[in-house]
Amino acid sequence: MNLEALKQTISDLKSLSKSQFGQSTLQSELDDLYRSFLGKKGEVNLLLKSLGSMEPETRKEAGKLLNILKSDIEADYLELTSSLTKAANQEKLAKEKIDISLPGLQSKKGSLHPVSRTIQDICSFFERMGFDIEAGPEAEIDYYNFEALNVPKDHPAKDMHDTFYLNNSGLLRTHTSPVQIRTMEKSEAPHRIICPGKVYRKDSDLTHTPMFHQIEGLVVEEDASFSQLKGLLNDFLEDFFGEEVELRFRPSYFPFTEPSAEADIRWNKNWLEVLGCGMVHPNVLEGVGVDTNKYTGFAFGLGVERMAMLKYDIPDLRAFFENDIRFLDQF
Ligand code: 2U9
Repeated sequence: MNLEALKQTISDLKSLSKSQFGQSTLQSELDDLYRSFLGKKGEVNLLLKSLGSMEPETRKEAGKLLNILKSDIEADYLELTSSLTKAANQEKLAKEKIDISLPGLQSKKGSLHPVSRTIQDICSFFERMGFDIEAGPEAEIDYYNFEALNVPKDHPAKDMHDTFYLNNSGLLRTHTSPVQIRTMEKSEAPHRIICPGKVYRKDSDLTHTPMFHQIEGLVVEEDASFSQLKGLLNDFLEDFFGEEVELRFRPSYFPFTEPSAEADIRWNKNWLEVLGCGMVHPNVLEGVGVDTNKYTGFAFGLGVERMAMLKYDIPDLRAFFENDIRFLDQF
């Protein structure tokens, strides 16, 4: 091929590629065209191969022209590729446009479980009264749950029917009292502590669940007295219910307190039992090395679910354990 003929071929190829590139609307079409012009077996490469048979004079010029053609086609390809990508992106963006005037999706907010809230309320009162909050293990041994609390070896609470026993001499605590024993063992009197936590009893009916929450308080001081106990509980109950309460003590019996009492409040003309209490039995104090010539103690215990039911007027204990969002939402 002579130079003139080559120039013609180049010019034809140039307009052919321009028109073919111009007509393609898909990236795959552009890629196919690119290969047909600039690929290994493409038109331009075939022409480059034919250079060998040309006169040396014209070969140089022809090579230059072919390289210009090559970069022209390449530039067209790149330009069209980029505008196709742009158009595709714009189309995608238009489809994905967010309508900010639509109402948002609302997810349900969590709130404190009424049992947690009641524990917080009660502990907050006793913290203001100078009590420290203490916690301890839920899996206990007989000594801390019964023996150190002056519970006789044959007491019915120790029965297999009342207490959950674990594999080797372990048990699930039936009250939070072991926490007070452990606290008195590890630190010196005086003590003012409040112990919230889960406790376990083999009990399951409309008004009992095998796990429930308790809060127990203990004061060991030089002149802790029964009247101080009654005054403190009166203040606590008024803080908790947010109104004046009428409080009555009834004699009762617990192995770990002497004297013992159950406290009732007047509730719509009826007397309603809310907690138990008493002066800590000297056997209990001596067992943990408290000098009973110097110190006396009082203690009290209450069931959290029961207190929450009274305060929030919840009729059914089971509501606490069902995790129904419609129930929980109300607190
Ligand atoms: C120590 C000494 C004494 C804790 C006490 C009660 C009375 C009591 C019940 C209330 C309802 C348990 O949840 S309930 O079933 N508790 O009546 N608890 S005195 O006395 C103690 C605790 C620890 C060292």
